[in-house]
Amino acid sequence: MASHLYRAGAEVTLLVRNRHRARQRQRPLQLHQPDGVLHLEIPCLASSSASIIPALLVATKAHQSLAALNWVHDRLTADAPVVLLHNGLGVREQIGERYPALRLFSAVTTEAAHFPEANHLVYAGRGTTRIGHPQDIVVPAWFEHLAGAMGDTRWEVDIEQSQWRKLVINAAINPLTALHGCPNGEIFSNPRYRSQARALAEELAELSRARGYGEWAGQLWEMAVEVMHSSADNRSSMLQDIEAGRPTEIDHISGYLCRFARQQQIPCPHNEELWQRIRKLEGRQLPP
Ligand code: KPL
Repeated sequence: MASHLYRAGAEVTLLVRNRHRARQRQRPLQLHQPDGVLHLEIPCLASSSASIIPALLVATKAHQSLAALNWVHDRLTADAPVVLLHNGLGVREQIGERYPALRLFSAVTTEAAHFPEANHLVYAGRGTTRIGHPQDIVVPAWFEHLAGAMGDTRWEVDIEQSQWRKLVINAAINPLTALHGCPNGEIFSNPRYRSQARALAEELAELSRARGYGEWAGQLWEMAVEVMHSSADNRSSMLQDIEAGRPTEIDHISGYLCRFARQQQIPCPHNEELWQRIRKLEGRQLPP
């Protein structure tokens, strides 16, 4: 996102956790694209060194977003839009409770990129970014500037539905890839993994109906299969987290869905089991 904005001439600064990280990012970023490598000198600062922040895009893992805001919220201008970009759900509520005055927006993206090594960013696939606000349907003025500068970016009137749709796709793929240590495509090509995913998708469709998305809930399995095929060689973000010994987003994906299912009194044993198994893999206690 920063590279899109930087190349469009916007004044953009990357804020990272600490000075050590900021020093690692002092060299120009090498952006690998199908038509060559670009060297981008995007300024990078430790969050503690940031001055006034007129707009903020929080592009962290779901479980890190609140901490990221804790570091910088005192430098945000009064009307600064804060856009949250992460997998899963529940983060907006968590941050809104802590900082009720913040102007929080949510985003989902199908843009794909990965860092094979420090400072080398591979732009693996162009996608669409959708930004919206759960209550405000009027497009804010700042969005017009951003949209033109950030690749294919659209205002989404029902951002919660877009987030939910991504949530259930992630719930059908990511935990199984993490558990079996396989790329996304194998969840379809391996018959045992496929039948697990299918059972999961049935529960996810039931939950989607309960959430009010009956219109497409019946196609959830086909939607998940399409993503398994289109990202067949990808190692999901959850698998990468497990392999690197990092915490995963499981509490905001399967965990969020299981909490919703309990409220609705809908049984979802397959999701519950995966939630617990991934937490075990992370070496954490089972959730209550
Ligand atoms: O969003 C993804 C992720 O890995 O988090 C998918 C769509 C499963 C692609 O790998």
